[in-house]
Amino acid sequence: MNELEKFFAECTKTVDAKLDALIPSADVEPKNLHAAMRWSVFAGGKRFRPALVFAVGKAFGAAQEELARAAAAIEMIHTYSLIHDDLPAMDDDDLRRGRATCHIKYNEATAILAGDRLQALAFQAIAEDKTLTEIIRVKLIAEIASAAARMVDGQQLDLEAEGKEIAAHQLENIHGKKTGAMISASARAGAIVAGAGEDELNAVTIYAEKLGLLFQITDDLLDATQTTEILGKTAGKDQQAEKATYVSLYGLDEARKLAENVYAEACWELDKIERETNLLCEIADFILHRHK
Ligand code: GRG
Repeated sequence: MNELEKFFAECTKTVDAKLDALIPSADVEPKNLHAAMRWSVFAGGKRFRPALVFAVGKAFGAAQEELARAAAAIEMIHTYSLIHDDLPAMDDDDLRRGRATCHIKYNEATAILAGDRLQALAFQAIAEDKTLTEIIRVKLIAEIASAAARMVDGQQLDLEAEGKEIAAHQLENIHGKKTGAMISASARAGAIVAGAGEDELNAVTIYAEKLGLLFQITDDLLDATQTTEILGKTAGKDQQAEKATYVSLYGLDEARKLAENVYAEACWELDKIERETNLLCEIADFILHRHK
């Protein structure tokens, strides 16, 4: 295991312990609802967003315990978005994180409620985070609520764009909201907990926006080139749904070049921060080269 893999493994351990403590046990009523939340949360997601919270927080001097609830809250909101995205009314998918989607394993109503419950719990977890001052808690709630709202806006725009030809700037707008907003919020949450200054927060924001774009381009590349088995979700869905993606717009080779440029821009932005930011550049490199 290299240093980055060790860092990801450590983040996963910390955030999973926090998620386990926060999400009610499946023995507690309503049992099916809690079981459904746990089914989707503990299904082996990459925990990329929590890792970003920890990495940025660490770069600016926050302790891991101070970051753990924010990281867990963001993962809960991310998981709720995946549960709802997989519903028949949206992507209508039966495979996620290598196992049956929430509505297939339980039922549609339970999946909707599991997503709703995860979102409510996420904000409660931050509001009651005793490791943080009340001012930091409010800043985090505002940051994450605004990102969750942008994610929903992006999802709506994405659904409305299906089967239509859209321009590059529209694609960027959709994905900046749908995928980028929660990735930006993850990085910014780490900086907010650590009390980073205005200039530092601005540089982190630009870095995170590049990272969100990079994540989306590589997501499109993987959807077009990787197998369902490796992805743990149905591959080739974008083409099937006639979705505008970086691959459909630019082709595979140009999309790969674009990803490399965006990676370089993300790392340049880090040069403006007078902190140890190697880990953040390595995370961008990991996204550029990811296989799932
Ligand atoms: C339903 C409100 C609502 C929003 C849905 C997240 C999302 C918005 C849709 C998912 C569709 C999708 C494939 C988006 C592309 C980028 C993305 C968010 C991929 C999934 O995130 P990963 O790869 O997943 O981090 P894991 O399972 O590893 O956590």
